Amino acid sequence: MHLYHVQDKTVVVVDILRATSCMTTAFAHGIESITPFAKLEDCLGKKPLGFFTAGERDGKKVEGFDLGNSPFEYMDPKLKGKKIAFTTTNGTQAIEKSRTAKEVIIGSFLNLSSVVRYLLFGKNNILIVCAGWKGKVNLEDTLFAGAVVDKLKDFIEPDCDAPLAAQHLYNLAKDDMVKFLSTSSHVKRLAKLNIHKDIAFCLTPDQYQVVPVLKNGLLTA
Ligand code: 3SL
Repeated sequence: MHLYHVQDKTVVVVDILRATSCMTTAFAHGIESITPFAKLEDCLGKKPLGFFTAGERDGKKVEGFDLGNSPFEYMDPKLKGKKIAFTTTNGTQAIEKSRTAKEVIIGSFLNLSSVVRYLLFGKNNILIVCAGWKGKVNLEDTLFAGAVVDKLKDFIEPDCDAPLAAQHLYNLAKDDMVKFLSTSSHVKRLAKLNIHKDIAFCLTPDQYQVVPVLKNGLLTA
C-alpha cells in the first residue's frame, strides 16, 4: 500500500476467506452496522456498549466473543438491526490501512456485480486492496481482483500489470474456483480447522446486492 496515494481513490477491501464475505452476508441479512477493529482489545471494549463482538485470530473464534468468522453465523435473524464490533487476522487490518482513502467499500464474490456497478458509476480511480495473509499474497483475493478487472476491462486503464495478472488468473480459475484453490495456502489452513463449507459459499458470485461502505470508521450497507 505504500506505493499508492489512496486519498483520491475508491478502495475496495477484499478478504474472500472469510472476513469480507462475512461482512457482506451480515448486511444482506439486516445487520445495522459493523465497526471494524485491528486490535482484539478495542473490539472487546465495545461489548459493554451493546455491540455483538465478532471475529477470529488464525481462523479460530476468539474466546469470549459472540461470533466467529463463518458467513453462516451472520444469517441468524437475531442479528437483524444489531451493531457488530469485528476484528480479524487480516481483513480488518486491511480496512484499517485503507482508512485515509476517499472512499472504502467492501468486496467479496457474494456481492461481486454490485461492487462492479458501484465502481462503474463512481468517479474515482480504484485500488483493490487484497488482505492476503499477514502481509503475504493469497490466491483467493487475487481472483476476486481479477474478476473485477475482467468485468470492468472496457472501462479502465490499469496503471501496472498487477490487475492484468489477476485477470489472467481469474480466467484460468473461473470455471471451478473451488478446485483451482484446493492447494492454496488458506484453503489448506482452513481445512486443518475442519472448515470446508464456508469455502464453496465464499466463492459463489452474486448471492447478495449490498455494498458495505465505510464512513467515519463505521461500515453500513
Ligand atoms: O484474516 C482474516 O481476516 C480472516 O478472514 C481469516 S479466516 O478465514 O477467518 O481464517
